[in-house]
Amino acid sequence: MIVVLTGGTGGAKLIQGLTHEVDPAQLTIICNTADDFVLHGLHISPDLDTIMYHLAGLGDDAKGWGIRGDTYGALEQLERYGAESWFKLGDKDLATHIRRTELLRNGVSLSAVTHELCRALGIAARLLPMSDDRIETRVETGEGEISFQEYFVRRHWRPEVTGVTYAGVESCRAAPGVIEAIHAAALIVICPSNPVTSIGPILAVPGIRHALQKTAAQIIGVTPIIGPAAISGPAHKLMLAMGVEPSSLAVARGYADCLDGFVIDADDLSLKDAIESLGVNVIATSVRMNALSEKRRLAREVLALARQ
Ligand code: FO1
Repeated sequence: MIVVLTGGTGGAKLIQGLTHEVDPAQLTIICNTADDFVLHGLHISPDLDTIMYHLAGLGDDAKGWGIRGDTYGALEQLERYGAESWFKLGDKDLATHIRRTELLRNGVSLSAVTHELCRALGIAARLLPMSDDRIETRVETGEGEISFQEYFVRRHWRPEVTGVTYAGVESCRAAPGVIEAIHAAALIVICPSNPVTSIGPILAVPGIRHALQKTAAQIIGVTPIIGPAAISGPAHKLMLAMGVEPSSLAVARGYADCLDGFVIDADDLSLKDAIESLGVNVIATSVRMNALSEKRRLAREVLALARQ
């Protein structure tokens, strides 16, 4: 069994590659939910949905999120009514949020809702939220504290960040099956997702980091950073705000207590020795994934590093 820890768009690419290289039924994906928020009265789980749509073959590869070919009629109408329209919810995507919200209001847990949605979409892999409890990434800026989606989408990651916290994380519990999956895995892949706002919240869920330290599984991470900047998104800005100079070395240091192997970009070959001195096997390759062939090649390299 292969367990994958992931956020949204960066992780979805590697997962797409993995689903072509191994039987998807072998995959258990533990997904960040600290980006979740409520808009138009609906519970939105952007990372779960990004992964779910990609697993179902519905994902919009160009945007990295949402459903391919979706339309925005409902959003246009909402805008006419004066509702918020900065978060681009497509018509089909809205159906996911309506159904999820309805089930949650009926007392169904987020993991059971996710299972139900995945079953309906014919997904063979197992997709688990990191927790059924509410955890929210809060971004502290010079202009006050805002949610991650407000920072990322509404404000285009412009405000200066002074800190990031995961509200509610101390009292949350890992979702059913998460700790068991980590212990039962032969391989665990930490996706090239934002270390502060995607992987950070997963590792902060009580019991998950400890399980990663104790599991017999090989744990392989893939960097989301090339040189001093994220491949996409604001990871480098958020690392700086957490007092860390952004680099692949810094990401590896953050995971070092769990890692067996780490994949960095060939441009960062000069960091290989420093990362290996943390007791981690390193390969340097191209970690940019645009075409499916690149996603599959990186997935194969991760699998090969685990076998070494
Ligand atoms: N990202 C954007 O940059 N702009 C959007 O309008 C946007 C809408 C959106 C709708 C549904 C969904 O599931 C994801 C969406 N995303 C959007 C992506 C998402 O907010 C981020 O990529 C993740 O939260 C970062 O992990």
